[in-house]
Order: sequence, then C-alpha cells, then structure tokens
Amino acid sequence: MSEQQLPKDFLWGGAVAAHQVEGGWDQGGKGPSIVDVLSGGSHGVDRVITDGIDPAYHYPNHLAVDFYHRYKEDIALFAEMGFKCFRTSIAWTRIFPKGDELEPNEAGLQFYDDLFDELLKYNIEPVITLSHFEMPEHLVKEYGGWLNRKVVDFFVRYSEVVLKRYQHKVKYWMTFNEINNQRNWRYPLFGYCNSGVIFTDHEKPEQAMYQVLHHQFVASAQVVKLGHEINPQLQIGCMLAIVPLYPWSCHPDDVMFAQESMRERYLFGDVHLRGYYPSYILKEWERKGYQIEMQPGDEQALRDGCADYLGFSYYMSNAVQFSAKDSDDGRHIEGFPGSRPNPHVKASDWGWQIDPVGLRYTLNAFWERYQKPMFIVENGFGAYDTVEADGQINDDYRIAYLQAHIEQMKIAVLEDGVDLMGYTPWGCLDCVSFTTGQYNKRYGFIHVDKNDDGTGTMARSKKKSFDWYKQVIASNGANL
Ligand code: BGP
Repeated sequence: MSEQQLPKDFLWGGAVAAHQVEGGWDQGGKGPSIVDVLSGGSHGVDRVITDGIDPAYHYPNHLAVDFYHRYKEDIALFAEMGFKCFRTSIAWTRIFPKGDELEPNEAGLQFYDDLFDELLKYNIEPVITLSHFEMPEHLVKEYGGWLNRKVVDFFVRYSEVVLKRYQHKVKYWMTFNEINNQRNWRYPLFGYCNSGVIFTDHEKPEQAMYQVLHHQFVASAQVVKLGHEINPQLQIGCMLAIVPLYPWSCHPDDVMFAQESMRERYLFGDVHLRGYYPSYILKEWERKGYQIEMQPGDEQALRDGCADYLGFSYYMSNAVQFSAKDSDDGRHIEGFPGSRPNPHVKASDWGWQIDPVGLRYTLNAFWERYQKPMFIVENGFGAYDTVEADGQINDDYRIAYLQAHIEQMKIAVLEDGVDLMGYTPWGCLDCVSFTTGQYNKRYGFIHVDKNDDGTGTMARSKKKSFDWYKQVIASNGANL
C-alpha cells in the first residue's frame, strides 16, 4: 500500500436521516410523512405500512432518538470525533407539512437554520439529502404519490425554498436517497418509502415504477439546474444504493446475467449523471410494451440537470446465478432475482454479506463509467451491541468492518486514482433502522440508550469505536 495520504480536504464524517433520528414528528408545525406511518418491526418481520396514524401500532420514527431536541449535545460529540462533515436530510414535512401549500412553514425552516449554524460553529459541513423517505403523507393520499406529475412541481418548490434559504450554509446536496431501491418494486417498503406508491397494487407494477422514476429523474434534474442558478458554488449530487452483483461462476451465462443485473444500478447513474436514458432501458420498455408518459422538454431537462457527483451507500455485495433467476420473488431486501449467498464472504446477523473488496470494486466500476466525483455517504455495520456492567460498549466487530472498508477505500483512491470526496459511515449516532424499524440494529459510534421493548433513557455514551474513529480522522486515514 502506498504511503501517500488522502487529500487534505477529504470529508470525513457520519450520516443519518431526519426521520431516523429527529423524532418530534408533529412538533414545530410538521406534518406526517410516509415514514411516520410505518410501524416498528422485529427481527425477521417486515415493517407494516399503515393507513394513517393508528394508536394500536408502535411508530418508532415518532420519537426516534430525539435529535430534534438533543442535536446540540450530539453535534458536540461529532465535533469531538473531528467530523469534517455531517450528512442528514431535511424532512420535507417540516417545510411543507402537507406538501402542496404555497408558503413554507417558518418554524421548520428555522429548525434547520439552527441545526446548520450549530454544525458550522464547529466547522462541520452539512451534507443534505432533499428526500430521504420523508415525503408528505398528504401527497400520497391526495395525489397518489410520485405517480402524479404534479408532485414534481411540489418537490421543486420545496427544493427551491431550502436551496435559497441555506445556500450560504450548505454546499453539498443530494436529491433522492437510494433512488434505485424502487427497482426492487416487489418489496413494498422500498417502493413506498421512495415514492408513496405500492407498486404491486398496480396492474402493471413495473411500468408504474418506471413512471415514478421518470418523474423523479425530471425533478432531480430541475433541482440541479435551479440550484446552480441560485448559487453556482452548490454541489448537487444523486444518491444510489450500490450492491455489486458478482457472477456466481465463470459460466458465460452467469457473467452475462451479472452484467445485465447491474443495470438495476447503472440505469440510475446513467440518467442522473449522463442525462439520458440508456439504450438497454428503451429496448426493455419496447419489449415489454411499457408506455412511459413524458412531456415535451423532459429530455432536455435531463440533459441540463446532470448531477455533480455520485453519492452512494455500500453495505454488501451479492452474487447472482443465471439458472436461479426465476426462483426468487424479490420480496425481501436481499431479493435480487437470482441472488445466492456468496460462500466466500461472511454475513451480518441480518444476512448482509460483508465484502470490503466489493467497495473498491464499486468505486472503480462507477468511476470508470462516469468519471465524476464520488462520495461514500453510507457504509457501516448494523449489529446488536452489549452494554457491559461498567457501561462500556466494546464494538470491535464494528471497528473491524469499518477498518477493512476504509483500507479498500484508500487503495481505490491512492492506487487506482478514484476521485472520492469523502466518507460518512451510516448511523454515526444510533438510530431507528430503516428496514426493520428496530432500535437494536445499531450502527453508531455513539450509543443511545433506547431499546425495542420501550426501555431506555435516551442518554448518549461513547462506544469503543468512538475513539477509534477519532484517531482515524485525526490521522486522515493513516492510522486504522
Ligand atoms: C439505507 C438507508 C438508510 C439506512 C441504511 C441502513 O438503505 O438509506 O436510511 O437505514 O440503509 O439500513 P437499516 O437501517 O435497515 O439497517
């Protein structure tokens, strides 16, 4: 490994999303969002999408980890770790509680002003996602979510308000979190949280999914263009969940199948970063007889609003086998058609296959394809932590996971020459898990005393990984 250092301005930090940490779901004029109606889940049981707030259910996002009230304490801890940046999202429903109002909610705007000021006090750059599963529920009930073209305008209006308001506080933005999750449209949670649409309720679910995506691609492009007009300094990226899909074997059918399967990732980068639909998707629509409604000017809008960088999450890799392609109905998170557990890597308690080399592979594959800066905005190890009798949390497994991934990230930057902006491990502060709705699937350097059985004081404490990550940042990644 080369002795060179990562760039001096490398953005070390951590990531969360508004709905997984804030709580205060109805405070300061906030309206209900689509995650506010997701029930809690337990290991192996899917979260339930409920039809509005029902007291019979438990909604962990309503309280989350009370960041809404405790952000000053949490940011002081981020600063102690030496964070250069902090990724979170703006809850759309704090700014436009129903989504279709003409005027924004000043109390919501003020909350994020205060939050960003607190970060900037410590020279921590905010990195902000505009839509991280926080769409107003009203837009789902009244308009049918992102299937409705009007939602494009509502989203652009919301984005314009926040881009203008925070343009001198926030330089780094992303439009839609893990937009490609919807490609796994058979898994209702993903589709619903990205779009407010349950695709399987539609006669042609896949066509409905592509229609939603078209609206989001156009909205994203319009926002990128608008953001650059508001302030040319703004960097507005896209955000993909990347799970590299390896061929199960060197049989040419497996290799070809893996390449085809990767289009489930590439499609999103291709449209966001190149500004047009690639040939393989146009052919697929033709073959399947799908009609995607587009308006005059949409193609131009996509070309004019290419994202500045590729933000992505990386947790795991998968292997896919051609002969298994019809055996998986894809109703779960690992549900890539044809995916099989890779015998060469281990998996977490949730079956997420741990593959640090896959991070280097991903960085290279996407850098070669787009030649645009990249940003690892999520990576991390969800685990059950044990608080020892003396209060210590010895999360060596988490350190080992992050260490191995950072090692591969360094090779990608220092030896392969990938242009990487930064690294923000997911759930730097323990938070509500998105897929499970649990507190006990933890990612943090900072422990939050809150459990799935309802116990806990919400008190924060440092895990062993806290001091480890602190010295990683202080040495700019040299000391792992
Ligand atoms: C990504 C989401 C995050 C986050 C993370 C970890 O899909 O962008 O919101 O939660 O995954 O997933 P989980 O919380 O289900 O372990």
